Formats: sequence, C-alpha cells, structure tokens
Amino acid sequence: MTEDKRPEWSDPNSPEFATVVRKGVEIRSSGTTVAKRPQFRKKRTTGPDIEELYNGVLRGDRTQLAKAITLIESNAEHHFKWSQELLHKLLPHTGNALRIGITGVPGAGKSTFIEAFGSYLCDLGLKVAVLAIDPSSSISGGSILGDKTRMEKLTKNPRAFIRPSPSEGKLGGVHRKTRESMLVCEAAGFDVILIETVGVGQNEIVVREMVDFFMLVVLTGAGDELQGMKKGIMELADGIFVNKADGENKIKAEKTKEEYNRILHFLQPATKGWQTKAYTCSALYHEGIDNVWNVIKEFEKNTKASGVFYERRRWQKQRWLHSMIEDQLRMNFYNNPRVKELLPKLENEIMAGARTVASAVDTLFKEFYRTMNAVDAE
Ligand SMILES: Nc1nc2c(ncn2[C@@H]2O[C@H](COP(=O)(O)OP(=O)(O)OP(=O)(O)O)[C@@H](O)[C@H]2O)c(=O)[nH]1
Ligand SMILES: [Mg+2]
Repeated sequence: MTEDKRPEWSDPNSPEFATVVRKGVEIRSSGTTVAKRPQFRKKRTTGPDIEELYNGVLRGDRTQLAKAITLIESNAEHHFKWSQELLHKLLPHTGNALRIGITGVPGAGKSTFIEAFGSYLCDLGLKVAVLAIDPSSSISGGSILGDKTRMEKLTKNPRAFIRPSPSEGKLGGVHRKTRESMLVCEAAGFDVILIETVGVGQNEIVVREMVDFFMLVVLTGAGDELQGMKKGIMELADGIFVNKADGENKIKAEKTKEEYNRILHFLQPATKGWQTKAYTCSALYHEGIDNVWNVIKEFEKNTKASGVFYERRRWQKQRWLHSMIEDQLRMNFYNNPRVKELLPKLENEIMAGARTVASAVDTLFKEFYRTMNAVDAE
C-alpha cells in the first residue's frame, strides 16, 4: 500500500503544494521484509539523449551536430563513454566523404583558400565541413577570430559547417577528437571534409594519417629556400599549391611552381601511383580554385580504381588504433602518482651521473606495474 504525504520541509499552513513524497513499495525477499526505495525508472538525467543526437546528426540538424561534437570534445570521462556510444551508432553512416588535409606555414593563405575553395564546392551543390587543428599561429597571434573573418562567406553558407579546433585534452587528445568529429560530420551527410593545420611539425603527420588527399599551400620563394624546405613535408603532399599567384607575384609564382616540380621529380611520392605536382592559385582572387578540385577529383578517381584509396583508409584505422593505445599508455604512465613522485628524483640522479637511464626506466616501470596491480587487486 502506498501513502502520500507532503514533504516535512513544506509549509503546513499553505494548502497548495504540488509535490508529494510517495512511500516506497515493500517487497518480500527470502522471508525478510525489505523496505525498497521508491521505484522510478532509472532516467539518464545528467547525460545527453544519445538517441536524439543520433537522429539529429543523421538528419543533418546543425544544432545536434554541434552538440555531438561538443560531447566528443569534452574531457570528462563520463562524456567519453557517451560519445563512444553515439559514435558506435553512427559508424555505419560514416566514410562517405572525401577527406582533404590542408597545411602550410602561417600566413600561406590556408584560411583564405578554404574560404574560396569551400564556397566553390558549396556552389557545386556539395556540403562542406571544415575542421581545424591548432588554428592559432605566430603571425596572426592565435586566431579563431582571424579565421572567422577570413572565412566570412563560408561561415554564413548553409551548406558549410566550420568548427575550430578543440584544446588539447586527455583521452586520446586533440587527434582523436578531430578524427571523431570528422566521422560525425560524415554521418551528417557532408561530402567534403577540410582539415586545416598550421605546418609547424608534428601536426602534418597526424593530419596525413586521417585524410585521403593532403595538400601543401606554399608561397613563392627562391630556389635556395625550396632546397632548404623540409623534404619530409613535401613527401607527405599529394599536391603543392603556390598561393598568392596574383598581381606582381604571378610570374614569380610560376617560377616557384617549376622549381617545386623539379624537386618533386626526385622525391618519393606520398601516394602509390600518383605523381605529386605543383600548381599555382590565388585564394584571394579565386583563381585556379577550380583546378584544385579537378586535381583532387582526378586523384580520387585514380586511387579508387587502383584500390590505393581503400588500402590507405584501412591502414589509417589501424594507425588510429595504435596512436590511441600509445596516447593511453603515455597518459597512464605519466599520471601515475608513484611515477610522478619518482621521476624528478631519478632525473636528478641521471643528470648527476649517479644512475643509468636504463636502470631508471626499469625502476619506474616496476613501480608503475606494482601500483597498477595494487589497484586491480582492490
Ligand atoms: N595577394 C594575396 N593575398 C592572400 C592570398 N591568400 C591569402 N592572402 C593574404 O595572406 C594573409 C594570410 O592569409 P590566411 O588565410 O590567414 O593564412 P593562413 O595560412 O590561414 O594563416 P594562419 O592561420 O595564421 O596560419 C591574409 O592577409 C590574406 O588576405 C592570395 O591568394 N593573394
Ligand atoms: Mg588560418
């Protein structure tokens, strides 16, 4: 039997009170009477509605898409679980977009190029998502703001979706987040995903590992400068675009293009069966933008026909798994309280010549495993 009564903290003189406290149902279990707490269906009050997000993303609802990406970008551990649940559901609807990575030194014109190229693709009737890894740069001084003004037209285009980079975080860090955001955008029906990254080292390799076509935006420069340019970066690219080929710079840009082509001839191509070439364009004056798309479409046709396209995507998934394992291992190790405590001491001993590196590593790992086992045993 249930009995309704007002909560004790309500005003006894006030006749109006909408809430009642319902006494729990008593059930019998193995002969003993157990007073059960009220039987309400367990509702996920604090978590997001995964079903709603899932349906929203598939419909291409931008609010739900933004919410889904926010969930992925969250560093909270319980959000991680929910985001994985959502991604698992979305997975069958992913993989259909063409993934393009864009890199180049700060000020090369990447954002201006994305504005022009993205708008061009939207005019063709395609849906374009733009994601950025570390959009801040030494020249513009950090600048989602700068990027937004440089992508003013695209930001307003209903066929485009622009998402600045999340800050670095745990649980696989920024790279996991960009990869997963890309998958969500694909499920939302975007045809082309553009990933912008400033070419300052490690980022290019990470982006290369998540895109189909990787392009390098460069500026005009003398032959010597090109020779000095990191060969490694050129070997990652499927296309090199000499930007700002306009006005007085046009002739110089043509020369630079030739110079790049000469060097490219001797380099290992980034993609099997595809000769990387240099081209000129002007992002600001929208010149040569259609050619960029032609090159990419040609690349897609060739690599799909040869199977290299699909092979790369399979390999990328494998790399993704391993990079997440590495991230997780690194995070667990360095966040381990015992490792944190011992590391500075061991570092000092090594620097003082009182210990070998190998023995310090051995001690650290022994302590790490010991504390891990202790946690497991609890
Ligand atoms: N003349 C000319 N200027 C350009 C062109 N493309 C970009 N610019 C200018 O170059 C400057 C840098 O352009 P951004 O698009 O911000 O360059 P970015 O590579 O995105 O730079 P970061 O995001 O800071 O790494 C801006 O002042 C642009 O207006 C071009 O094709 N021609
Ligand atoms: Mg930029």
